[in-house]
Amino acid sequence: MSASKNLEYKKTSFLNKSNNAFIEQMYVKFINKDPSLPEGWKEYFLGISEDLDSVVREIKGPSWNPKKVKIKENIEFKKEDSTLKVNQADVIDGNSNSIRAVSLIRSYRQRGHLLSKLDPLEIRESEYLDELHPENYGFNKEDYDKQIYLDGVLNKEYSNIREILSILRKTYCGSIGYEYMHISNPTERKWFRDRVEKDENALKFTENGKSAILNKLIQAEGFEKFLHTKYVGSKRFGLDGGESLIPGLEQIIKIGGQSKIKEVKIGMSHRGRLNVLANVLQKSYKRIFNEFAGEINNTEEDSAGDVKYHLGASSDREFDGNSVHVSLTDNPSHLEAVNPVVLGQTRAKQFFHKDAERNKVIPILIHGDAAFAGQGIVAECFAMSGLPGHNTGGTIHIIVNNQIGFTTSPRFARSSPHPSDIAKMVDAPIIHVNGDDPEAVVYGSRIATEFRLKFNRDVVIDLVCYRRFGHNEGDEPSFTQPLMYKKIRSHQSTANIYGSKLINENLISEGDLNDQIKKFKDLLDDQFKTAKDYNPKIEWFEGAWSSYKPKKGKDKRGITGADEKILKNISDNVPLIGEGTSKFTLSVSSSTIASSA
Ligand SMILES: Cc1ncc(C[n+]2csc(CCOP(=O)(O)OP(=O)(O)O)c2C)c(N)n1
Ligand SMILES: [Mg+2]
Repeated sequence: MSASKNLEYKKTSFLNKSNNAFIEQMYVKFINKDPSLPEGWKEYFLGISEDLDSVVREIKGPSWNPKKVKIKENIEFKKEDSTLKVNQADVIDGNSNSIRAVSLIRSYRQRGHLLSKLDPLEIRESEYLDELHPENYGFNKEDYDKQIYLDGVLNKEYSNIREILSILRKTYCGSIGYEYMHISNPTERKWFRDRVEKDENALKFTENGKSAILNKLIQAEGFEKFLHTKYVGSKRFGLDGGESLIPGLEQIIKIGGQSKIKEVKIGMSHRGRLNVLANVLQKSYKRIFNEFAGEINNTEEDSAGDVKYHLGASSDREFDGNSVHVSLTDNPSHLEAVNPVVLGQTRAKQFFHKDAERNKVIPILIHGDAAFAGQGIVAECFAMSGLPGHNTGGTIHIIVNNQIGFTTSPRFARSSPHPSDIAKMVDAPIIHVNGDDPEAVVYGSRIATEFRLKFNRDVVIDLVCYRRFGHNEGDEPSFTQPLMYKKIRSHQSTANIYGSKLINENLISEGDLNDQIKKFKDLLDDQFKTAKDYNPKIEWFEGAWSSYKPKKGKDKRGITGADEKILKNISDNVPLIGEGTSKFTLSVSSSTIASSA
């Protein structure tokens, strides 16, 4: 390369780098005399005026390059302004401020969730993170009001550090913490970024929306409180402390309904199951009370005979004229084991709905924080989620993150900051949200549903909450977590916190709030009174299954029982230890049992 070529390359080599598009935009503004072009850039182009032709050549690329931007060949600035003195230091300063500000913004997108206010109990401490402080990028307090060119980053042409910080903290460090920068698909990542950063997408609720949220919280809390007083010490694995799950689920079904989904298939464990059955699937309160009283008639041929917090149900829900069939799969005690069952059911339902797009039936899996982080089956289901033979078009996962697993605190149960990290193995976006901010929970649920429906991939809502009572209601949690439970005892319920918020906003009065709470309690009292006489019938062959119901007397039942004498013999002999040996002795062989069955 000749010396003159070297010089030309030195002055224009930056055009070949990844910032080419940005410089191109600057240059187009320069030749079009756009007043929004920062002084520094104008001076820069003037400063290399004798090389403007080579700049144009670089931008235009080779003759076969399909250029979209039109560049004027006739550069009148050359002579006109070439005498202007360029302050190179200012130019560099302006450019590096832009680059450093963009680096700061990027750090918030990546790590802002670590500073977000997710814990309703405010026990969890956030560490000081250098990379989220402007000083780390060379901005001192006196630089905070200096204008910085952002070229549309953060939806701003220009801004300053004070404003940038305020936007970033509001977006990324409030009641919601987002993790999406690990997504490798640029279209999905950009969609997510715009969804959370654009003003027009900000969290805003109408009066109706707010009162619907309050109503659901009153139902969720009122139901648990009622069971707590009527069935003292009885196991129910209450949702107390995580009531926001209910308005969150409602939002998913509502947004799904608007997008014309037909079915939602839910799988979940013990925590909050009765509440979901009652307040989302609309299983009658009367029936739940009846089951609580242990009055399922197990002698009936049709009865299920399982514990009440394992039972499933289904119903048709109507939102804004859209009907959505919602069903909850029965589950075993083995945590997370229901997940592949729900995914298989979803896939089968999609087949019967001819749902090639996988947007008519969507699965929701609700997990405990300890189980989600600890059970290998979670990773297995994620690993299968993208396979052609198993894909369900993405699951919406909700972690009811009450920050405890039985008696184990998170720091003794997992090795990562959030219980959701395993979901990063499939690039799933993760929305962490403070359960005491129900509007944020509903907003996060809306974003999650939109993402699932748009990109057909898994998404996670990490609902950070607490557990007001023990693992089950017979346990005393302050033996193992004394500090946490001291806080919980004096902590207002979510419905109370939200009710007070709406009173402060003058949307309701204190009287209205108390009326609503009382009305719901009266309804439960009424249902409770008649629950004893309720005769439940398990509906095995309803709806789509009705054609499979065998006619009376036509059911094909074989003899499956074993001889009573043999069973008694086994039972008598099982605890005995044979003479002079440590082995059990049984006077029946397994073949005897098989032949009798
Ligand atoms: C596979 C499996 N392991 C262990 C248990 C016993 N167990 C029942 S609940 C529970 C704690 C679960 O904690 P978490 O997932 O955080 O749910 P939470 O009860 O806090 O809602 C454990 C260990 C189980 N039921 N299944
Ligand atoms: Mg838990």
